[in-house]
Amino acid sequence: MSEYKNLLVTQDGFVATVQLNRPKALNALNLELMTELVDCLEARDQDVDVRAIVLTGSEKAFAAGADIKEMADATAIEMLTRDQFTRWDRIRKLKKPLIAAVSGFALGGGCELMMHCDIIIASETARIGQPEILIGVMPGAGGTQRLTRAVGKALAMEMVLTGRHITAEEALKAGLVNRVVPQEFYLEEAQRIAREIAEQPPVAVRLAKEAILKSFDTTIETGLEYERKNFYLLFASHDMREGMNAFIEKRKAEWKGK
Ligand code: DAK
Repeated sequence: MSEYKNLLVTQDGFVATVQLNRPKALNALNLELMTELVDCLEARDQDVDVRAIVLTGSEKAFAAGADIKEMADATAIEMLTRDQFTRWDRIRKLKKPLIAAVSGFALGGGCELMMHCDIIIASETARIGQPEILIGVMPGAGGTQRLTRAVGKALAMEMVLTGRHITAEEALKAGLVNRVVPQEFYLEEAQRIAREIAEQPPVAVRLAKEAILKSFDTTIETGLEYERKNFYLLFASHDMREGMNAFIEKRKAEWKGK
């Protein structure tokens, strides 16, 4: 029995897979699901036996957005006091690599959740969009910022102002996803990449992820300083010594995550 009502969680070696499981609503992100998701991801983030996390939905939908039925009658003050942004901020702050395996609809909050991930593998059936404009609102969980940085102003404006969904191929061409694979392989491919990352020294993975994300909210000068500090810090790690010695001794390195 899963401890979550809206999630299925599995683990294979160092890779945890978290599947959104609210099929009747195409994985619409209601408060209950988001609360469970953030708790679940944070628990894996803290677990030393997890080194990478795959986030996925169903073949039909990664997630069709925030739950419109839950928001339709809400007042501005109710939206404010629900404090949903804190949950999204907690996803943004996860230290471990998050790999999205996306099939079917990734719309609105679903697209924004996808863009919180570090690497995105799309099935050729993926349909990605920010259609909030069609229901009288606009992206609220980072869509105007993350989408624009990923695909550029031209396509972001078109997607956000018309609500048009793009195909997986368009998303690939625009640089929004890492790769597109046939539907039968999207989860497998995401888990393969997650395993590949899980085989790397965890502290270096963590500091490298942090430094890349830093580039989104800093100048190049500050970003380079940040990168250097992280680089120096790794010379204090067991795994750096082990990695370099293993190379010289022509053997496989054994990571301790220290
Ligand atoms: N919310 C609630 N229910 C949804 C839903 C959604 N976003 N999307 C689908 N469903 C439900 C449908 O109502 C339907 O339920 P029943 O009628 O069977 O009870 C069931 O899922 C199946 O959907 P359809 O019958 O519509 O299925 P189709 O294959 O015909 O169409 C579709 C699939 C994905 C094209 C269509 O369902 C659709 O257009 N869905 C809405 C997509 C959308 O507009 N998404 C953006 C929502 S706004 C925030 C953070 C984020 C956000 C807001 C605030 N804060 C931190 C404060 C984000 C906002 C959004 O995402």
